[in-house]
Amino acid sequence: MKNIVRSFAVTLCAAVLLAGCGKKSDSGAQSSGDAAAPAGKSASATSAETPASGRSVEIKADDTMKFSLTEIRAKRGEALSVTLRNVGNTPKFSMGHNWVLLKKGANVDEFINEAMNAAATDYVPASKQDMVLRHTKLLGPKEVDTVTFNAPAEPGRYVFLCSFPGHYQVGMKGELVVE
Ligand SMILES: [Cu+2]
Repeated sequence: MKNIVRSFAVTLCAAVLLAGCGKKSDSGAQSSGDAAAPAGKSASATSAETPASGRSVEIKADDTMKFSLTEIRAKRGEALSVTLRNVGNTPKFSMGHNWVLLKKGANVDEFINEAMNAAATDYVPASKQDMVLRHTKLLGPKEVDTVTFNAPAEPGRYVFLCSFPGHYQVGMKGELVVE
């Protein structure tokens, strides 16, 4: 009998805890909701700024010459804010990273071949600028850059890559998939 009372007490206690916990997270959600509401309001009030913020996508690059994300899915025309973060330690001159989004159907090999010799423009060749939709700066260790743009209106797969010499060849690439 004692045991039953005890387990009941434990259950009751747990229930109270749960309720308490639930209440807390509810009020937490509510207060953050309240905080978000005015922000949303002001964003719609200044509609010109809305596309500039967009959905945030963060990609990390490191000394293994890989992007942490190799596929980004987006809706046609969706506002995106892509951040590249170089979390590596190797100096920029030997291990710089950038994020270059190419136009649909761009000749990637041709672009990469030109990029190799475009150190002066951070490996984004001026002669192939017409193949590029958007690109970040070339980043050294612990540097970050963000580019904001709208996903293309035409559905399909758009290659992105790091144009630092040799990086694309070892797999520093991915695709923006527009649906
Ligand atoms: Cu790279």
